[in-house]
Amino acid sequence: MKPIAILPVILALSVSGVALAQSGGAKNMDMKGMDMKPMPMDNMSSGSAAKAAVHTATGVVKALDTNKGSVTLAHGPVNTLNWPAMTMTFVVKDKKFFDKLAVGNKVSIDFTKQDTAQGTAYVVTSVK
Ligand SMILES: [Cu+2]
Repeated sequence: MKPIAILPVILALSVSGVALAQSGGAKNMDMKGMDMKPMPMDNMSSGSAAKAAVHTATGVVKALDTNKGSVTLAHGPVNTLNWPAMTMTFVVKDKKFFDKLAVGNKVSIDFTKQDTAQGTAYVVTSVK
């Protein structure tokens, strides 16, 4: 008699166990679906960061825009980018660099190519 009496309990447990496993499985699938969306963005940002090479330019500061965050530099050739000497504007995201930048100063800057909301920009990462 005893083994037969236990059987309905085992059945009930196994049924509820299946139900839990199914709801758990559905939750996992939902979470995977939600995880998928941010992943490509993460890959893109880390990918572009990994690709961003640092270039160095030496030149004379021609203009500054501390509000906009930019410096115009008459710089010499940049071999890593096959650039000739030119005058151009770089983005200065970190305002601390303006401490070292003044019109007429000869400086050496490190910069990277970055994708911004305004398009591709050359962003100063170091000033010497
Ligand atoms: Cu240039």
